[in-house]
Amino acid sequence: MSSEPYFQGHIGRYTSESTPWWPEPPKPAPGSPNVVFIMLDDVGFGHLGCYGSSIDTPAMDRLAANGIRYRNFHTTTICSPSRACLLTGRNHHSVGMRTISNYDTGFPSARGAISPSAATIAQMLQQTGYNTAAFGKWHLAPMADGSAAGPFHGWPLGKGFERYYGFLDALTDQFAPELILDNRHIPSPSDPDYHLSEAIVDEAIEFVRDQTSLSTTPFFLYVAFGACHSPHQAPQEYLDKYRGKFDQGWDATREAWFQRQLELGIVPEGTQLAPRNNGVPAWDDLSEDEQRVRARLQEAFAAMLDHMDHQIGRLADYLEEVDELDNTLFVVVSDNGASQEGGPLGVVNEGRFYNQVPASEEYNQANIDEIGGPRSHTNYPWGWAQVGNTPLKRYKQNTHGGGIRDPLIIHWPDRIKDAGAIRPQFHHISDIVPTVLEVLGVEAPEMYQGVPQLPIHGTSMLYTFDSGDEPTRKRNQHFEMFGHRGIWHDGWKAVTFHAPGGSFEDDQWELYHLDEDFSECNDLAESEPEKLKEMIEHWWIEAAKYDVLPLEDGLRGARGTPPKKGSPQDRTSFVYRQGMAHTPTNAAADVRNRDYTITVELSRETEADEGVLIAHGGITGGYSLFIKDSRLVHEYSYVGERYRIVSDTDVPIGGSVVTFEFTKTNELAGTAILTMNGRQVGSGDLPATLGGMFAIEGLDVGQDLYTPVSEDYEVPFAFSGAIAGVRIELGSNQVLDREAELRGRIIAE
Ligand SMILES: [Ca+2]
Repeated sequence: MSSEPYFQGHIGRYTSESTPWWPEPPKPAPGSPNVVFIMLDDVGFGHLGCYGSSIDTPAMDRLAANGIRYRNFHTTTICSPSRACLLTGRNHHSVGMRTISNYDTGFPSARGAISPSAATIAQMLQQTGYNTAAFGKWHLAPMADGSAAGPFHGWPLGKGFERYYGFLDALTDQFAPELILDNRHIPSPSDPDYHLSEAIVDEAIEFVRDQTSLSTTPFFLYVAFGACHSPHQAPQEYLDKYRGKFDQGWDATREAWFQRQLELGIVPEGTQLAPRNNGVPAWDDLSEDEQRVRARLQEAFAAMLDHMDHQIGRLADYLEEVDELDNTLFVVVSDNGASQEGGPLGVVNEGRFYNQVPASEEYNQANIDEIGGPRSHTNYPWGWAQVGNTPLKRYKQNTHGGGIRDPLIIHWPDRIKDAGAIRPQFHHISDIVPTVLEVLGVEAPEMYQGVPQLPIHGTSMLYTFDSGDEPTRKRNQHFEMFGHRGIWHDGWKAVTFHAPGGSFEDDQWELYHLDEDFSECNDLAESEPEKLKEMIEHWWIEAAKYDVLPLEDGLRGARGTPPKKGSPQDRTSFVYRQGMAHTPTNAAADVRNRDYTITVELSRETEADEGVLIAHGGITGGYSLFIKDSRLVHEYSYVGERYRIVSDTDVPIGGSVVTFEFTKTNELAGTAILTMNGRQVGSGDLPATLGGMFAIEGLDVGQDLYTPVSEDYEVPFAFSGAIAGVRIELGSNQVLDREAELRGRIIAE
């Protein structure tokens, strides 16, 4: 059998009796545009200037002015699911992304990975001859697969992207991100002016430069910013620019943005401003100190958004410079509404939130000057999140408007002539892929790499490029997250908020005529009971059709979920080597709430040999075992509260074996000893340890990358001696309240 069964020449005994033949490489249809997706993170419906905000977003406003923008565009309520819809054109439960890629609850709807039965748009376009690249946030591979040992099929290069620079998980530090280049973990650059948003666009521009210089085929470029997810971090000049700009508070700001939305027509005439969400106090009821810290938290968000917008402008300018902008289908979208994950007070160290340690007013006040800078991981409070979702109710995670109605800008001057128009048609993030396919005249494959493919669920929006008058071609769209549910059908929407841990039967459904009631202010559940019943039944039908069942409360679904089989967290014994790649938390030795021992075999040639032996985490929390001034030090940072144990003798010159032994004495608490060559050299209590998602940053051996666990050193503080191995033995007495862990992640996501 030939390696080319499709060979169309002729093969005889000699070339003189044979006819050669060359296959045609796949080629997009003449005139096919480049395709660029820009994914914003946690940017709400009202956050962009062209959607009513007072935050400067001139680059995106310009794209909107020369393109079209949508006021009835919807997403899922959180990160990974929206990304899965955007890249596959299918509904998120159907492709395995019920919630975020950190969790697999044991059902096909929740593997935390995009199913092979749903090829991505990158894979589809690659087959038609497009070159592809992704830069920025991924969050679509199971994080247990995130170590340098893979497996890699869920990483960007395994999903149709030929180049990648970015980060795999959520909420990485923007000044010192946990970077991936293609399939490798790499350290953050040491450039003191580094910011991830800039680096992502530098990479994207480099890709465009290479493509336009070296290739004649169009390209597909996916740029997913870490901005404006927490941590809200921006260069100082941007922080300075917004100083004092929100002193008027969230109520006045929301009112002003709403008025501007009415003037712009981005919300229909007659729209009401939703009341303040539960738990949001009136701004005037806050003390001056409380207002001060909260205003700063919003300034950090605004600075980060403005700074990201500038980067989008650089990319658009570069496309213009190389004469590709007009022939690029340029799509700007956010993944969900503004985030409630800063809680009612806002957080300056978000590690507290992910470990169910309440934010404290004193902590926030004491650290006010760090907000937005490299020594903070902040998120704004609910009051500001609702401003971002003006004029809507609730937030990210919820299926009310504030969670799922989002900005969408489409810019393509060669095709779209209605510059600056606002489109009213209802659409969903799964509709982008079918739009691209229709634009390019490409059919989604029925088989991909031997796997039968799910049909595309979305509805093409191409007709909206020409017409704002044609009614939407969308028929239905269901929503579900952590038990919150919603369904849109023919201009109506039924929606319910699910209290975590509560019975689904107790959930109260609301009914809105969305076409007349943009902000879901007039609940018709009581006056239209038949309509509501019909909509709820409709939800169950769609839920069954699109793999939403079994309906899972996010918390109950995760209870008892075991570590992924064969994954690093399925092990209790590790030997890590010096020079090993950085390992994300979900793929590192899991020391939470159990006995454990760390044994390091090392050697020092001189007194000067010092540095980190092993460290897991960064400024928001974690542990580090290091040698400094010849002493062995173990520091445990419980969301910034530090427990230190220092040896009473020097680590000897020459070879030695040192250990850190933790004995659990109570839930999430214990005592620890340090030993050196079998002799105890220090001891202490760890009265509180991390039991939630542990550290945001992962684990390093022989150094502490990205941000430091301890304030005693600057990263990476690499050990200058030799480490033969770091052995970690984990006890069998781990009790994990995975419910609490997921609660942390739910809040995180
Ligand atoms: Ca670190």
